[in-house]
Amino acid sequence: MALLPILCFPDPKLHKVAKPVAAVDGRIQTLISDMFETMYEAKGIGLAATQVDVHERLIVMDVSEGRDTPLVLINPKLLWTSPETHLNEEGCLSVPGIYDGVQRHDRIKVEALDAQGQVRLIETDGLLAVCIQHEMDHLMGKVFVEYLSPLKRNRIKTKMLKAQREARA
Ligand code: K1U
Ligand code: ZN
Repeated sequence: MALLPILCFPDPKLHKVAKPVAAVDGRIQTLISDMFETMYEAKGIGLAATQVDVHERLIVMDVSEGRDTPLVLINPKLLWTSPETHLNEEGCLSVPGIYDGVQRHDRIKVEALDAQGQVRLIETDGLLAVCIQHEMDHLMGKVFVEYLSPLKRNRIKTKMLKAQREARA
């Protein structure tokens, strides 16, 4: 197991579009373990492979209170979204310390492979639905701050660059 470095906004690598996972093999199983270790250590509820600079369609999540319900989505496809949407407060491990509202579908249906390469159909709502939509955006190279106004986004960009400069000094 290994802790992986998480890319921070505005790193341009966060905007790469991920390719499908070709085979659920040992390399992917190791990446899944490392991503869970990284996500739990960072106290996140989700992590997309894009955030650890691997541009393949893989997400790990755990939205449970006990942090004991890991969920893996490989090559996820959004099959259905509810017409109803809600504004949800979101955070992102790639934009530390920033939280803001994003409009998301209330309910979704997703098809994906699990860690064993089996096809799974997931129908969900609440925090898991929000988290899946947030993580699937990462796989498309989209960071949640892109839903905010240009003014807010630029302020966040300036704040992140300053924090990164100070961390290097
Ligand atoms: O993708 C990520 O960077 C992980 C992100 C997932 C996420 C959180 C909240 C809404 C949608 C997606 C995080 O885990 S941020 C940190 C966190 O644990 C958290 C923040 C706000 C609400 C709930 C959890
Ligand atoms: Zn994120």
